[in-house]
Amino acid sequence: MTLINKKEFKLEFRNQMDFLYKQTIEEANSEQLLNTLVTVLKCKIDNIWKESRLDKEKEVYYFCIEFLLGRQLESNLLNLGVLEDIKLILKEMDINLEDLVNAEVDPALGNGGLGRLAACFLDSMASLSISGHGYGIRYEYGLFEQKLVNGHQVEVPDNWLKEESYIWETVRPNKASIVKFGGQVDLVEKNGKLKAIHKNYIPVMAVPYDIPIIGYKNEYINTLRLFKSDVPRKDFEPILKESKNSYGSYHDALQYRYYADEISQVLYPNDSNDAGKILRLKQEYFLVSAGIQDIFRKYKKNNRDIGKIYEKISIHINDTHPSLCVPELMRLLMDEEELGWDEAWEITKRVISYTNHTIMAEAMERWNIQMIKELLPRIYMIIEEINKRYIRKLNNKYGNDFDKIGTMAVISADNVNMANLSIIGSHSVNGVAKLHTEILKKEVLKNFYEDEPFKFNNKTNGIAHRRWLMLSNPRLSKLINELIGESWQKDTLELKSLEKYQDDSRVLQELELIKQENKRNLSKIITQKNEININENSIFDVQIKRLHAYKRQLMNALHILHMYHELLDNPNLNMEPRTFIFGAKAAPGYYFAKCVIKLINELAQKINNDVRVKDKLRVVFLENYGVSLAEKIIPATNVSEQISTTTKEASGTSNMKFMMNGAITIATLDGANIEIHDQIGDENMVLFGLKANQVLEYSKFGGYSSADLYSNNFYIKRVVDDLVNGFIPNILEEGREIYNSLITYNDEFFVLRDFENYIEAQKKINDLYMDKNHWNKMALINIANSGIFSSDRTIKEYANEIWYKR
Ligand code: H2P
Repeated sequence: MTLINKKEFKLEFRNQMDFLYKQTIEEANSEQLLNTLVTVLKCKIDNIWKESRLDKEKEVYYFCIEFLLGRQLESNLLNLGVLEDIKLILKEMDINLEDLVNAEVDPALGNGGLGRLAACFLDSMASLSISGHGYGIRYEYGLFEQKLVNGHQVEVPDNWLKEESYIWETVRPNKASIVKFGGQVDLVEKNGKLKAIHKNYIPVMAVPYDIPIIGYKNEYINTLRLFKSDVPRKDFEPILKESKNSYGSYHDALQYRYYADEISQVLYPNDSNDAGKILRLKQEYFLVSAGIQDIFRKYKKNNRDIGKIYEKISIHINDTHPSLCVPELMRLLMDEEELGWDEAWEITKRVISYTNHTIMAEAMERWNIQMIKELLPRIYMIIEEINKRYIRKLNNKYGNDFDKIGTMAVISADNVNMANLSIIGSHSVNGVAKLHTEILKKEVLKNFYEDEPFKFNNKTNGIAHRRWLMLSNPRLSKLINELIGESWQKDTLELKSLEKYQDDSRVLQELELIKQENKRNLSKIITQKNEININENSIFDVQIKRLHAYKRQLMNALHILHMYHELLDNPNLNMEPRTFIFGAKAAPGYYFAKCVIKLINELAQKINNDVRVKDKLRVVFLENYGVSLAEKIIPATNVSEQISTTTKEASGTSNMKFMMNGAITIATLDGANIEIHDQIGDENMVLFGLKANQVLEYSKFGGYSSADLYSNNFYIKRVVDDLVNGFIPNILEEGREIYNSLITYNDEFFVLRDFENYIEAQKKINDLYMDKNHWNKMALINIANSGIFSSDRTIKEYANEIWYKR
């Protein structure tokens, strides 16, 4: 790409710096240098971006409530193919690119795997020259910033837009649209047809902010369009004829402003009360309505026949948050485009597809009908009609099987079931790993699967190898280039040819050195953040993910406690030194998860201050886990903890990132761990724990008693008692809460049931690590077989089997 001409670039950089800050480069700080660089780059890519906007192909619109992008500078330079050039040119100007990279904000517009997956998918769509764009919300405040105070999680607002704007975004005020809330709907007859007239609604303006999503060395740029809510501008007045128009008083005007602003204020408002619930519902409709109106506007610019929209547009509902796409698309087709119900319904199903990301009941959204009726009266009418027609169809097919029909209905027990709405209104429903999809088909969505088996398919998740290997582990990436050439960067399946080096001791040695250097870098970060020295030669054993009972950080913590006891009992225990590293945020209202954070931190305090185990055991909890931190942790990891209760983790994606960076996985046969196992077999990972069928049987037929296990097993009793006997200081309440969950409430996530097996698996890890050469060989085999987990593979499958199918 001839994007960068050195002389020109330097001149542009200086001019831009002068224009923006009236300063010289020498006087500027890192933020100013960064902003200048990004402004120069944005000018340079503008033409390609415009080009990619003129779409001839079918376009995919990926709706998601979260996008966890990570920092963009390095990734964009890599994808533009100018990373090394820019590094050198900046160096000549006495600027260190790394300082600029670190000065960039890491927008936390997501929670965990869901949002990060969406970001990886955007990267892959652009890199595969697929016209696919993201639609999301431009939250003023992202997920909270986590502080640890005396071992407790404290949430601080994430004020990521300190500077008012985000360096990569471009605001597009002339593309704004109006989203309508509240009011009443009258059905009036017009030309023999009923027409819906929405009156007295509260109009909110959705203003798009565009972020370029740059493909890898293919001169292709897609868009992530995030909407910010605002009060409508004057020029919308003509179309606001029917809106509530009494904002005359100062007080009213202020309230109205608050009403509008609040919508894009914060990611996941606390929904433990009605006000919070209504706000979330508002956010969901805001995203959906702004997005689909935008799609219609663009489509109608180049196409006349709205009845053929399915030929040019695919709308993807990522998890249930954007489920209102179904009735909103119906609304626009019927109320604005004047199509009849049947035609609109056929189009809707052809356009929309849906991904389910979890079987956890708490994440299956249900909205109270009264709430929807009041906030979205027209949408509610449409949902009611969808439900009525669907129930009629089910009655014809299944007679009066009310149990079955009840589980499939869109409206039941005063709630709208968003997953059901998404399934009924789309042509494709997919899970995110093989086991997850099977559980959807055979258990959770069984009735739907039996009714319309052709809709269901699996799309195992993937990760953007550009960010998670090429950028975050440049030395490993370079070694791979030297060994097998560079073509793996475009086709990761080629990594397989690394296998020929599995017995090459020089290569294995090199692999170990790279890991060692990455560990050294991470150690520095840990020392800086946690004021603790780490043994760089210890095994780095890592669990980084959202804190949740099913992910079982607790089991990891109990095992550390077990190891600690073993070491105290036998100071000469033959074990490799280990450093356990955690990173996790707990949802603010999730008390149990917060108790586990406190437990891990207190355990860390106790162990790290005990000189008796100083050389053998260390525990680190890294504050405010997010994408940037993950990029430093993953390349430095020896052991990847993927220890969820089998059946509960839909896929997992950190498991793939670790594998690609040569960590060895200790895992239950859950989610995508199964597919990792399919690639590398028992010899190259360590499995333990209940199998899916055992967990499902326990859940259905009972038969598990954690109290019995506790009474009869010395090791289990020892660690569980420690939660409440003062052995670990300062966890009086938290220890009791955890103890109760394990014993009084019979250990819902089978922590104790899997515990002994986990201890054995951990011993095996220890023994394997003692043979360094063998360990390195396993690491190499992991890397060589990780190619299938590139999100490029996943996106090709979505494109071929879901989006481009009509
Ligand atoms: C969720 C699932 C993961 C899955 C991810 C992406 C909701 O992410 O639980 O198993 O890999 O979506 O499909 P998370 O738990 O990290 O928030």
